[in-house]
Amino acid sequence: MTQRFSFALNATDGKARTGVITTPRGDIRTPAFMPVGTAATVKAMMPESVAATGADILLGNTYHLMLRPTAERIDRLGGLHKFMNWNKPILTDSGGFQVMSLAGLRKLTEEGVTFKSHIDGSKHALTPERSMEIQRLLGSDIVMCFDECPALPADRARIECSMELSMRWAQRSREAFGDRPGHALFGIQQGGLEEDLRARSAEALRGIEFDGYAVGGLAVGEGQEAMFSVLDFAPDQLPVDKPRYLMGVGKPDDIVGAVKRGIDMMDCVLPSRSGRTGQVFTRRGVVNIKNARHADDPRPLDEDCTCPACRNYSRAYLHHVFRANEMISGMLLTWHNLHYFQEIMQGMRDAIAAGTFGVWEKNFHETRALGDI
Ligand code: PRF
Ligand code: ZN
Repeated sequence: MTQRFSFALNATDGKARTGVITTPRGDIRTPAFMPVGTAATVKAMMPESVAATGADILLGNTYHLMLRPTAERIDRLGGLHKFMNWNKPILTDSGGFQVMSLAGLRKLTEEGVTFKSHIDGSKHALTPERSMEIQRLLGSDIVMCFDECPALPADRARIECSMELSMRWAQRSREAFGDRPGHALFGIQQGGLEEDLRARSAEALRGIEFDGYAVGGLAVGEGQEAMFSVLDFAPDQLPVDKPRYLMGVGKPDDIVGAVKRGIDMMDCVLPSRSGRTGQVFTRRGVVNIKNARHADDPRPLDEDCTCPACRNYSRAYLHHVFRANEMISGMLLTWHNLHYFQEIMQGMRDAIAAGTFGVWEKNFHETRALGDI
């Protein structure tokens, strides 16, 4: 019998939760951080290395893959898992958010969105129905509803209209997705920073019924304080017995603050993108490997980190290969960053299970306040 998609909560500590999402492609330990594999690769990483950092699931993108190499081609080649040699779960975003942030010339209607490709200017369309079809062709394990995410700040009327459109699209996404045992469809809450709009959005999604619920529309320029003030109420508006996913977040302290407020899943390009620009996340804060102070430093980035960049190389070497534009620089720094993000997740999972999340969080902030060695 195929393993159904399910979520089991194992422990809570305050609002923080730890559990397991079960899928036919394997378990996802929560809270979970999903590395971003936009174009069927986590840039600079072999899939087995991504797994070695502790990732249980990757994020892929409808928008990028529909343009290149196309969903139909990936389907003909046996699906995204086989294509990119990643056999664990994949969650795919639905495309609307990326159209708004990346595509040229866009037109939004009740039906969906038409846009020009950022790659070659060619014309394309996305609707809830087409997004569901693309995510099915890719073979995604967790499919996201097609939604619209307005940039903040925006006036209340604009946020309200947009949220209502997203809720109509959520209904159409649900109908187009159908019943696919072993695959999940997540709804996406919108409503900006407004508590009542968020409540109405949550109500609409709960009425449609999804396998999980995302908090969308945050981390779009509102700042951490405003984001946390929404996260003080938004997760509570969503069902307790389903995974809650905060889309596109974030920096280590954003992730910790989100988990503290009841979030179970997150994704962000930060660890992988920063790895390629020389930004390194460590327990003691952010280190820029470009900085001349590392040029003669024989010590590792982080004495206590067990990743290959820290076990086998000095800061001096990492500084040198970054300056020399060598490919191994992006490989090692990305590995370290992803390893560090997964270590935070494991630390939180263990602390929540032990009922010591508060102690863990205090230590997390105190260590960062020390600054780099
Ligand atoms: N909707 C979708 N994808 C997203 C977002 C959203 O609101 C965000 C907001 N941070 C990131 N990615 N579909
Ligand atoms: Zn390391």
